[in-house]
Amino acid sequence: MPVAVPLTVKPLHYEYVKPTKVELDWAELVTVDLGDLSTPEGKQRQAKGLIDALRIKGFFYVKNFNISQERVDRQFAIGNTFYNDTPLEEKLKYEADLKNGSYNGYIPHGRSVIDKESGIKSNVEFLNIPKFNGFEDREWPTLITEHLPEIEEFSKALNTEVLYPLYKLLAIALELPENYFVDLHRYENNSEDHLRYMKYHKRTPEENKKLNGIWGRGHTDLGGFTLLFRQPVAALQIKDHTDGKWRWVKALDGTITVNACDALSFLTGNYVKSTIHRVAAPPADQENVDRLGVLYFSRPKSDTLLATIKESPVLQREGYTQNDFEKEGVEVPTSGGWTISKQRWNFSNYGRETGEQRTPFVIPGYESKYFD
Ligand SMILES: O=C(O)CCC(=O)C(=O)O
Ligand SMILES: [Fe+2]
Repeated sequence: MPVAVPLTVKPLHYEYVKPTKVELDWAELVTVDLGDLSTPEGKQRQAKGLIDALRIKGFFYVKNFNISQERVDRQFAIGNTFYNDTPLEEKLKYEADLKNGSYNGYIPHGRSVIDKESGIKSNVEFLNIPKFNGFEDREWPTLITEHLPEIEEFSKALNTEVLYPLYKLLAIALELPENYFVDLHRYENNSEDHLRYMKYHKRTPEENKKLNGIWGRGHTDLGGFTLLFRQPVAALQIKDHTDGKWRWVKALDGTITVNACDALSFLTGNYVKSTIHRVAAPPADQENVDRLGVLYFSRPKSDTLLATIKESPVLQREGYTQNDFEKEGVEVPTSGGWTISKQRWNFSNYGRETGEQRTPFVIPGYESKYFD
């Protein structure tokens, strides 16, 4: 008789929440089709679609990327099982060094008061996993260690199958050599990328009321592109550039929601929009569930100077030749410097402090703000 082998790796579990039935003011976003890149015409078509999306909304969907739904589901299951089954005591052994601007590792919820008046604390837990390229070798909680090879494979695939094609399309749209942005975002580069499992704990209707229905303030992300995997609990809202209104982002089957971030905006002299977004309390029919996110934050290699690209005929023709640093005469930071400074700034300002405790400066001479 075969000897029973003890099950050392815990089974994973996750079930997607049903989409909301509430009619919300949804944002109308373009979908970039990565299945249309086999011909020069297809590439031009998708490059045009991408740049228009980036100029008008800053957010878009991407479909037909070469990663199966099954692999994405596994990532949600890893995140969910990690959050549900790992004792807080174990998670806290892997805490991120936030004070020094590093987000990699675990960040507990309830860490800070987000509303001074009511004393309500943050409801978000994070686990940020850097790239597997030898620059940051960390220890991980057991559940994560057990699935590390699969997480590594996924993190790499997001780069080669989703991000590289998008960066190529962006280069085509700006009439730059096709690998211009790919070279800045190669997996092998030292950069502040991370894969994130993010859990928003549900709140009571009373708490949501006290928070005016807002869980996370308006902000822009720091790097190149952010990938947000489809998860059906409605909460993400983007601020429309054209009319200033907040609109909800719908979870579409088979897509990833993508947004352009600060570094791309700096590199293109603000031609590309780093769009303001926030997280609202979900609609009534989803108020009683937790919300799990799987995200990937892509950033240019750390030594990239965030100066406006001079080689793009498009930026030259259209007059996008100076970014905010250059206009204001502020020393242009590197991508790594910008990320660490803004993360440190985010951390120290998260408690919605006012007055002296809250500095508007991310780096000397450069202000940033939240958009409530
Ligand atoms: O959870 C989301 O939908 C968005 C999260 C987000 O904006 C962020 O983590 O930067
Ligand atoms: Fe964000």
